[in-house]
Amino acid sequence: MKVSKKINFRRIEKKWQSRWEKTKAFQPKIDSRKKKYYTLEMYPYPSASGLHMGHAFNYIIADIQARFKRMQGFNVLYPIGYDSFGLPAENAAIKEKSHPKIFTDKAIKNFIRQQKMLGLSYNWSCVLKSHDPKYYKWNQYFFLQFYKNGLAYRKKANVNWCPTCNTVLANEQVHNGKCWRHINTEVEIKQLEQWFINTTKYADELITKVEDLNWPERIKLMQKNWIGRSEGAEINFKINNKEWKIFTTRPDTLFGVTFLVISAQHPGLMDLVTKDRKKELENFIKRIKSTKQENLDKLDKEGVFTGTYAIHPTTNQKIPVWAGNFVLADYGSGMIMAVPAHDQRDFEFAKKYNLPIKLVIQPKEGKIDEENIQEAYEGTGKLVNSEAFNDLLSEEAKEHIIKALEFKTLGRKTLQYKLRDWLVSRQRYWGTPIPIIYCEKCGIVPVPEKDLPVKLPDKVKFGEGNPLETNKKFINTTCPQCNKKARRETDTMDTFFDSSWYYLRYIDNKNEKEPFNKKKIEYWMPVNFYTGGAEHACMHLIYARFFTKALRDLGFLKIDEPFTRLFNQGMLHKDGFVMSKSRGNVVVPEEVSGKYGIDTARLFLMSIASPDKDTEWNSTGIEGSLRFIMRIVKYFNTVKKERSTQKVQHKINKTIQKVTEEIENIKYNLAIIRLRGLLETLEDETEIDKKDLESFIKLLSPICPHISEELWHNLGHKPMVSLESWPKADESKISNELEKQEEILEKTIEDIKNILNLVRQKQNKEAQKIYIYTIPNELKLYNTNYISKKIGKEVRIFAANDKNKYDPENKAQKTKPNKPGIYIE
Ligand code: ANZ
Ligand code: ZN
Ligand code: ZN
Repeated sequence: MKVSKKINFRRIEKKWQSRWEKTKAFQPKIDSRKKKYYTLEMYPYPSASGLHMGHAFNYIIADIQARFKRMQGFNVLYPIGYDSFGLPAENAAIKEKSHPKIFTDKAIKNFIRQQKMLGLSYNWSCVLKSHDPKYYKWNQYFFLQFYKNGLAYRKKANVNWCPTCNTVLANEQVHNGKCWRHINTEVEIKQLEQWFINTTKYADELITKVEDLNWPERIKLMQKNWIGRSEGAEINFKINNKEWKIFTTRPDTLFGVTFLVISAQHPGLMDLVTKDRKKELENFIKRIKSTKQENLDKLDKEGVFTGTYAIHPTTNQKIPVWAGNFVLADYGSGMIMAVPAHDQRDFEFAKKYNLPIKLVIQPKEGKIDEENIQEAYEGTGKLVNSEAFNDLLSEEAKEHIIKALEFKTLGRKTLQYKLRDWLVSRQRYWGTPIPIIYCEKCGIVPVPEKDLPVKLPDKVKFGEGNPLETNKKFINTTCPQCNKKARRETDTMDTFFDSSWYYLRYIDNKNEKEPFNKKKIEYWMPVNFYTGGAEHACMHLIYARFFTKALRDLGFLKIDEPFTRLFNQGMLHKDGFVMSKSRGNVVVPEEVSGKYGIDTARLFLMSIASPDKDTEWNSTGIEGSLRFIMRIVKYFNTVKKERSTQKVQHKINKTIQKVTEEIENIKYNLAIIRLRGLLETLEDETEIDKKDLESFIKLLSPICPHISEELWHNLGHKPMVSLESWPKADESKISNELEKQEEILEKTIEDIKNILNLVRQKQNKEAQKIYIYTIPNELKLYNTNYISKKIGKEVRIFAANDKNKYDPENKAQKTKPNKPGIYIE
């Protein structure tokens, strides 16, 4: 490498990237003597526009961890693949009159080229693609296993339909009533027969076990809220001699029930309606919009009387049953016991339709006037108007009332979850065909495992709707049971199915006999370090956890959780906005590599902020990183390889200790500050032990792998530094004394900078000279040149008792141990 002038980054990058690839440097082998480490990024969608530095940010975080762990002696699996099925590819292909497969393969090729350019240390020998029949065959296989074990089923239900996607969506994919892909499209509710996966069977485990994961707290909370466990009771109300089990979290308010409300979308509603009220109800149902969880409180409450009465389980009174728009059809029993005195929604409804309001809880302090209730009292308190339960406090009353009901089999304690079963069928082409056949005689017949994969036909006509529906060759088949003519299912799977278990397939993706080998899974799972965006908290991360648990119970693996540690990266911004293609503020790796070198970009991206925080891309910052790399190269070219001074030894070992800690904790920015500090110390010295020089390269190499290989090579090493072992700090070389002195020195520099800033702001003046007064025996700690260089001003240092010092304002008087006096002019 030529000194300082210009580093030929392109050449160095190409050279080492091809050497890593040729030697298969990052391909792990199962080795039971070695501890494993599995690093993974969330399965990326290969978009046609390729990747920009915002994506790169995420990959670099994981790559640094992978490189670090590898050097620490772990057997590292760091794979990559492409979540290549899905709607965007299909839509783009339709628009460009191409085929999703051609389109997708091209996009993947481009992705791979760009990822290699970033110097990511993937194991390129196990690349996955969802649209590869060798992969999706196993989607179908698992679907069948689920089906056989009651975890996949078909039912008619109210489902979310996105008119822009032209397909149904899972609950998780509806955000505030809008489609997750189309944030401006209101989702419509349709009654359709669809395929579901029984995720709710695992609701309890999903919510309880989330606690033990090493995940960001906010993600855990989002997931817990999404699964949403409520403790309560179901209470039987008799309507027309049929029992309705109604869920309530407040059994203590049972005596305050004055009416029931059934969801307007409830499939059993019309059976309850009396003849004379049918017309009115039908009009009502037509008029109102569907109800969603998010807007229950905001909604204008509306309803119609059904003409029917229920019997209250304890008072035996007749209470009217209404239909209402503020009750969800698919939560609890889809019917509520309304307690207007203690639930604001019910209160508003009762007021509007003039229904009775009965107070049954008095707050512990203050008293509500029963005759003149202004709003619902939703708190707890003492029971009134509740027969035998009067005077009990809410909490005990809940227990007592449930017991009394249980005794008469009129109710029981229960748990309710907000989580709904996962709707997995999609009315789109570019996905895994659901391996089901419909026979007029035999009904739903699973495709026999030996006939898998059910391949997606290549030749299809795109136009209106799902092209599989009009593809005779695909649809028409024979029934595996009776051999008569039958039809294939034309729905494909939600692509979240693909991303629910891809991390297992990486481990054994050439296996044609089974989805993966159990022994191999035992060695590699769980994923130790998983990076990705927070937007997946309640989608992918729930499905993947469900999958792992379901496969465990079906005997495929033994672990409970797929991802032990989750890391959410921050977003990369440019010009104040998140870097994105649609905004047109992207910077691409090609541009960066040519101008600054990829190592410079890696260093820069990781140095601005902690990787979990947002970062702003700017060209001044990256110039700073470039200068740092130039200085390193220059230093290596000029330093004499002799003995390290005690100070250098201290500094090197302390840096090893700290950088190890910071990289482990994903505080790469702090690791870089340490490396900068180290270089500063080294630059002050003219010689260094070769071994210390080597340690410096090793510490740098996870962040700047290409330059590090080159420096390593220049020191005369043949093997690559990427495969060297991580340096160990020699604690005997670390001096607390020196460390403390350094801290004091840095603190003094910080103080001086603050004073200079103050003078700049308050007096609008730029000081030129700095005078420092130390207690006499600390004088030797302050290096005039070093401080002067860091501050960029002339510096003079005196012992406070020096008779000849320059000190016009008597600042030397303020000198204390570890805190020098400062004067500037
Ligand atoms: C009587 C009652 C009295 C209620 C009271 C609340 C306060 P979470 O916490 O969300 O689980 N509920 C039950 N099923 C419903 C449905 N399908 N759609 C809308 N609301 C429904 O809420 C449970 C409470 O929400 C239940 O407790 C029920 O109202 C209502 F002073 O029952 B409660
Ligand atoms: Zn949509
Ligand atoms: Zn048949």
